[in-house]
Amino acid sequence: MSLPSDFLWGFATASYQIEGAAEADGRGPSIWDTFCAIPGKIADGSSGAVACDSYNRTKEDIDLLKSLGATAYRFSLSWSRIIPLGGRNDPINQKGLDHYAKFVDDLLEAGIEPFITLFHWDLPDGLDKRYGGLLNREEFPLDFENYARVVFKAIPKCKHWITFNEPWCSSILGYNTGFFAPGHTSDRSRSAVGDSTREPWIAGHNILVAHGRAVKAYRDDFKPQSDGGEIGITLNGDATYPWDPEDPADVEACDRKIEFAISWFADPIYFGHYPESMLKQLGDRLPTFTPEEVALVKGSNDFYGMNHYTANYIKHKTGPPPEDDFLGNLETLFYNKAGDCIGPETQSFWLRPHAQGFRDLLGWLSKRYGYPKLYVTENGTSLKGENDMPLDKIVEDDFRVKYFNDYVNAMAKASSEDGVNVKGYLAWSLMDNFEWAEGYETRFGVTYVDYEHDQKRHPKKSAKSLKPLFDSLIKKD
Ligand code: PNW
Repeated sequence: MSLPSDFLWGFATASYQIEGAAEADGRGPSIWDTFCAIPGKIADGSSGAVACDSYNRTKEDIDLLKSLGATAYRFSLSWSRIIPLGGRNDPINQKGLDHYAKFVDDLLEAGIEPFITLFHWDLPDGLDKRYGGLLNREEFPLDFENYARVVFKAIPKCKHWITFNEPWCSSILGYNTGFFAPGHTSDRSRSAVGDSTREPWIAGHNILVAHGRAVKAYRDDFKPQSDGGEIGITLNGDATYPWDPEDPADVEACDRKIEFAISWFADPIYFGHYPESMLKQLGDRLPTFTPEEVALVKGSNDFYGMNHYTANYIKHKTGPPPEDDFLGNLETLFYNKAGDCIGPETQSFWLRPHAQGFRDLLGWLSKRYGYPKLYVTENGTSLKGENDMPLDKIVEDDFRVKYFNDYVNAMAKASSEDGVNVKGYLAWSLMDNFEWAEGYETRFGVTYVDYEHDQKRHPKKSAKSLKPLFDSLIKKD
């Protein structure tokens, strides 16, 4: 069991979750600043205004990465730091751009490969207000392409680009359940605006086209001079197992669940059309690709970015699904018919460790999409009750050490035994940070951040567990 000799590993973060400094150097507001200000949207009433203060601690963060032995670091750019109002005719904020260019220089100087995510959910609020943000099929892809071109030009040394992080979350959590910014939903007790039956599918479609435009821009005008630069999208999805393995309808629902989560985006990118199962259930609520859009989207991944955390048992539902269903007419469960539990509880209601699922899903994706080059761009866990423990207990995070050990070993098996072409792994997350609607109560970091004492960082046991693990698995040549 092993990983290839050129395998990169390290940690991942996202701008709104760690940077803070919300008003520094001319940054404009994002939809998350606006969303957090609405009472009741964030569990602890917090926001990313200060977070881990990473905007002001780039040296400290790079020193931390170096001390843990990381060879790669995935972070995202705050679009509204670079173009405060967001649009293609709006002014560029040079200070914001310079900040990221310098950060990349400093990472490379430290021997760490940067992986830049262009969009990790923090859309400039100006674009949401101006034309409805992700819902605007004409304007949004053009503004995204312009933003992408601005950063490709300013940061030529970065060789690994991710256009969008988890478009499923932006679309479903942002426009169906309303749990995430901008909080649209049909539930009028929670939002004055939104149509859960249509908007998520429109947002997802426009993200795909915007991704395609940015990739075309990169390939036409930047990749040729980049000495091996590459670009792709990051998709999230869970592993699935039938609630009743004897029931063909449950077995079929397992694939359908992955299709509604992952293939929604990956099928258009690899095949040029939406999955049959989604067309069947959603009909004309799923937008139709124009030939021009197909040309942009089909074939637009240099690599597949995979975010993965958990697994579920799947039970099919009978009868027609409600119009706002986004799962594919099925239930996701933690117990199967025989009473087996998928995995132990964590602090996140949706997350239960089940490492075999990682290997199985790596295999499923590889088979469906022709064994693409793949980076695991996020994988990690929260820990039940961690926030309420004393610091000396928190840093002994054996549960997280075991999670990484089990998952990384499952990935190494997929690599050496199942033909999966995985070339990198970024653990979520380098440090505890703003966990979106859950605020700061849920911690995913391998480093504890003491929000009460000047955001001081304390590496946990898991932080130091990855280097020996990867050293033992990566082939030496
Ligand atoms: C990912 N779900 O989000 C994000 O990319 C990170 O920013 C986030 O901090 C991390 O996972 C941990 O949550 C997800 O409800 C959020 O299934 C929610 C879900 C999945 C992923």
